[in-house]
Amino acid sequence: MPTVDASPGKFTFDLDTTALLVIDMQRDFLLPGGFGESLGNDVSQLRRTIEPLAALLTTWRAAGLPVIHTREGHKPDLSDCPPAKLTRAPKIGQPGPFGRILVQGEYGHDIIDELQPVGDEVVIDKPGKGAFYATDLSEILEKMGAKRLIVTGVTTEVCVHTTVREANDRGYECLVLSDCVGSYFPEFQRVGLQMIAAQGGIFGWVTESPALLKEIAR
Ligand code: TIU
Repeated sequence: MPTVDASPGKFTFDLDTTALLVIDMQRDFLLPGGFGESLGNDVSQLRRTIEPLAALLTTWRAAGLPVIHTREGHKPDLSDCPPAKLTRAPKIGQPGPFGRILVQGEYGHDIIDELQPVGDEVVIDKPGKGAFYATDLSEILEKMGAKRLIVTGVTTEVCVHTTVREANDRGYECLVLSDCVGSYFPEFQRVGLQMIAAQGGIFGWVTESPALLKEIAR
């Protein structure tokens, strides 16, 4: 079985039961001049994930393996946005440079051009930080027969962490690719990744994408 050197130890997986999760690589979070940057965030910290993720997608797709994309956002009437979330993120639903912020159907809500889904790849729209909450992800993974997840996307300590924790509690083994996940805050990136692999892999495993690419190419 393919095995990747990772922290805290080797991650062994079967190509038939492993899915690639690409979390919230949306224009609102990543584009210069967008929502993320308007909050004072440094989007370059997220944009460095684009190139390695594009390379990973090329190899993953060429091997015929499943890709699942997610997008954080809300219905145009915001009926799926809890008031508690809106109070602390009042820009949601407001007009921005790329349409209404984090609203489904708007340009800014969609995935960046470089990483657009292709063919029949699944796209999950989620109202929360975790990809399992209020979505069909569990059923989709069960139907695929997935047991392990390769986790990528943004942001490391928010939607990536929440999703990895949700997945881990549901029995999935998660490998997080450090060069394919990004945080606006370098210290959260570093510590967020440490937290996943700490205590013998309390939430999962961490490695860099070249280690995985090498295994898939074999
Ligand atoms: N996708 C995701 O992480 N949503 C966020 O709101 N992240 C922040 O870091 N704000």
